[in-house]
Amino acid sequence: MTTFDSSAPRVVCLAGGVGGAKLADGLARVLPPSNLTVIVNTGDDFRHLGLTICPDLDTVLYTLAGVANDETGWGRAGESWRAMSEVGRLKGPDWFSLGDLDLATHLTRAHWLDAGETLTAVTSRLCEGFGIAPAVLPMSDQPAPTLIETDTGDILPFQVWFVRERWQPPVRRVILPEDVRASAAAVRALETADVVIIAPSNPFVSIDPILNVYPIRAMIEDVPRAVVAVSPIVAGRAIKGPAAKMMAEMGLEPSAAAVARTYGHLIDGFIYDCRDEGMAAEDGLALLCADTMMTGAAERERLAREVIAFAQELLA
Ligand code: FO1
Repeated sequence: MTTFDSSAPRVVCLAGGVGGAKLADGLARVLPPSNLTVIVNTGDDFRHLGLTICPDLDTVLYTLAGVANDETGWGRAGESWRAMSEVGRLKGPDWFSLGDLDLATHLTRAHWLDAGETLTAVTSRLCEGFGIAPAVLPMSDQPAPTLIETDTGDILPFQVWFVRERWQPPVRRVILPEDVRASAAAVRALETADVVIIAPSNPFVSIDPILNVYPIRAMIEDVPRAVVAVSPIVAGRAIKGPAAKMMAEMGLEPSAAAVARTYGHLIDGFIYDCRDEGMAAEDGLALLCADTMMTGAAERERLAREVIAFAQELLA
């Protein structure tokens, strides 16, 4: 039974891949839909097979719609691969697997974008189609591609590094685009939010790309409210993906404390996993130890409640 209390805070959640989507799902189960806006990273987006692929938006949409493939952390549950296997047989590019159901999302998105609609408008239509009530917003309506500079000096488009190279080439640095502007909807959400939650997503390729979009970082810093982050690193490891490996390659200790340090004064509170007990607070950062592993809906909802309660304490 979902209980929406009228005193619920207005929440903006910054989210990237699977960890961000799971917390967003927990928040959607706890908050009134009009109190939740999810601002999603689009730095992973790229043109492929004539389509505009938006992996993090789709992971959030599919997770909130309850149709996500929880094993892979991307794409749809119960997928079939008839179109993709035929692309392969025709010697087309099949290194990036697009399932038949997933293709429907990319085809309708491409259709509406080609008709001149913004990515924000298209995402809103897809939310309607998937029966998703909270607002899911791309961080920008402009392309904002993340590039990866590897230790050999090669500069790779994100999906080439992440999928084709299986995120194995060591990362020297993440290159983010200049002068990308936030969508009007994202700015409006940040103007009115009581709480900003930075989801347990990769700080470097999921959260930083969002903060890099003007004026998101400044708005989070300036507008008085509570800003809390959930650690994506548990006991020195990322639950999924390259976050811990990248931290080590970029000379950072792969730990929850190091993630808190990368967010610095942007955050008022930091939630780390109890498996990292004994994390020490630094210069006034409020800490909460919680079980941050979100397998099923119940854990997602529980963590969302704990994060909101923690943020509300900071607001008081
Ligand atoms: N990741 C893979 O490792 N292999 C794939 O073939 C793949 C296909 C894919 C298709 C659609 C989509 O939305 C995501 C897909 N991903 C795949 C994951 C994607 O690279 C990541 O979700 C993000 O870019 C990083 O979070």
